[in-house]
Amino acid sequence: MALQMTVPFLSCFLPNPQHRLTTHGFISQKCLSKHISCSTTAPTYSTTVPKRSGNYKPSIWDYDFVQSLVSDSKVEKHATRVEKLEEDVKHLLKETDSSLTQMELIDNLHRLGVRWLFEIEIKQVLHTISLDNTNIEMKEDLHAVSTRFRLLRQHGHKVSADVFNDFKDENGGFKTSLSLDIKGMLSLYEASHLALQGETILDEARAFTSTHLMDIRENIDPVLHKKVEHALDIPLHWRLEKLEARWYIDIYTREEGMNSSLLELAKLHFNNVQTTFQMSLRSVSRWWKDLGLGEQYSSFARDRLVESFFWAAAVASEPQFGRCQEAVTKAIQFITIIDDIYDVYGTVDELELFTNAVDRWDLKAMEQLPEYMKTCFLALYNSINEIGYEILKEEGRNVIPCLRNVWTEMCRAYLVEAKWYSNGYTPTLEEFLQTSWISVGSLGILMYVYALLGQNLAPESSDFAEKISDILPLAGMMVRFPDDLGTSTDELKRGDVPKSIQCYMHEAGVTEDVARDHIMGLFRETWKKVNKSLVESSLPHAFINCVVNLGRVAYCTYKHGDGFSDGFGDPGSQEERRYKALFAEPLQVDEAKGISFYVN
Ligand code: 0FV
Ligand code: MN
Ligand code: MN
Ligand code: MN
Ligand code: MN
Repeated sequence: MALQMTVPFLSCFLPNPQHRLTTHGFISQKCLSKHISCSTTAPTYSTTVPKRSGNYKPSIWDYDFVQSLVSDSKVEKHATRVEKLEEDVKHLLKETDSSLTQMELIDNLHRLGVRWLFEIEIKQVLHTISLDNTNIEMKEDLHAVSTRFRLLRQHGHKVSADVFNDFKDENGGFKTSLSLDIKGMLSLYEASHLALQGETILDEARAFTSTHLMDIRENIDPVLHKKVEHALDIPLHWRLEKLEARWYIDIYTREEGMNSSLLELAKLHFNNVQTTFQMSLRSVSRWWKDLGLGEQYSSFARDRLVESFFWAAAVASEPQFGRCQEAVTKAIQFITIIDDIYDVYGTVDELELFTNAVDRWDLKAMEQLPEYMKTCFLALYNSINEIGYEILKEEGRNVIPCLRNVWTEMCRAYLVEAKWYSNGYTPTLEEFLQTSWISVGSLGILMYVYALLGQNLAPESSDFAEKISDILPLAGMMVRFPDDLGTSTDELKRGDVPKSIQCYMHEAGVTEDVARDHIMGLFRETWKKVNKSLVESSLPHAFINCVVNLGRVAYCTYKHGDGFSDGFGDPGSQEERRYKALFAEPLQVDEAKGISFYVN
């Protein structure tokens, strides 16, 4: 199915806010003016409709625990040591004369979570490698060819999947002898996840390597065995860098030829990042507690501040994006409670009023809202104005129109779905996706990222709206599909609109298993389109990386072992362990610890 999404709100980037586009499925401007002109009449919402609850558990995080997160691994204390280690690693990267060893080192820098410290050097080395077509090893060794392909694509170089043709036999399939080369198979498996649409050789490579790796993994050396299992669970390209770093640091300790400077640097960097996470977490959790909305809405909405921070830090993942991470955390916590209001608690009449108030963006409109909505509206209003003020003061940019417009679009999408639910309507999959790529919230996240990092990430230019319009729906689907795979069963039990899986079951008359496979297939296709923008788009790489990270955090949140479940709304022990590892437990740098595989 070719999904063509429309992007209705991008006029917020245009100079004249009246040039607002409206799209089928959204409330028209005329309809909203009608609401506005009626503003003196009493609100029409009904107070007699019984309220539903999301039946969500309270937060698993204690406020005092979050406030107590202060690491004693002071960043300044290790600054000189970190500098020295960085120099060591830079030398290593320069002095290594084989391209393969250089690539393996770069791969380790990625997996250990320290690539940010060597961006310029990595770029230079990969550029040189991209120009070299003469290296025999790079043509004949499956591990080398695959690693080169993966790293170059990830960094935006154009490289053809034809490099894998040499590994096929005369019948057109991959040579069966390759299955003995476990390292090569594993690298090909990882490379296959950088596929673009239409690259069937990479689909074949994924099928071929998955099957064979599944068969052989029992009989290999324990560290390689662990790596294969880890990769088959979630491929590297779909993994969050920070979780991977925490896991890989344990693996790297046991790696043959491990470099102790690099290991020490990885641990110190991990601890430094943890310290900045802790500062941000303390600050946003104070903000959330002071608002009091978690408590006020505890009977029906998700109080998920730490989880929201995890998402924010995952999406805007570069270490210097701290302020952006905090603003995005607020956005996600707002998205979560407002989504719960629209999905379960509010009546359609109330939701119309809320949508109208957000569209008007003034305090008069707030007066018409039911009491429980007023605090939420004012908190949102204040939060956006506060962020807007900070950016205006510091950079002279007014990001408020952009942020309020994205909220209007999200509320309109939520309202469309609330009406579907109240009418018992099941849309077609395409119709559902037209609305639900917005209602899932990625759009909000990305617009906050754009607002916060605009100047150095995506300089305001007249064609930015055009450039960005293709990737936003992809970003929506990067979250929508895993979210539906993980949580739609519970959502429907709770009383919610049919999601992609159920829409497809209804439309195609298929079983849930078939529909799930179909949605998983669409998720893979979405990845291919996002991969294409890694190598083709004129958008800043850091912005595309946020989209990639959205897909990663969504998949890692909802995928559990062989199935899916709700790691955001209903976090369990796996999530708790993850968050503690990232936010609360510094790594021991001096002690040589025994092998302790961190399972995420
Ligand atoms: C969506 O909730 C949600 F809260 C997510 C995806 C975690 C936070 C991330 C973002 C805001 C992107 P839910 O599954 O209830 O959303 P829908 O749209 O299905 O109601
Ligand atoms: Mn929801
Ligand atoms: Mn919803
Ligand atoms: Mn959902
Ligand atoms: Mn969900």
